[in-house]
Amino acid sequence: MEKITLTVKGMTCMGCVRSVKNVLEPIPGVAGVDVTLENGQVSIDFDPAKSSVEQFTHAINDAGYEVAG
Ligand SMILES: [Cu+2]
Repeated sequence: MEKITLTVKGMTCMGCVRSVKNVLEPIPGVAGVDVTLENGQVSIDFDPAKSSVEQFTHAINDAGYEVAG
């Protein structure tokens, strides 16, 4: 299991937090998603054999938010 923390721009409320979680949690290999709204940090526990950071970035972008790093 690996953990990565992405900085996501555009999240302004708990609804945004839920949206981001909702697109990440169904991705195969994702074991946990933790979002801190204040600083836009999205921490993802995942199995690197099943999913990749590119997938997470795409999913977040598709949901309407911007991954800054
Ligand atoms: Cu919102």
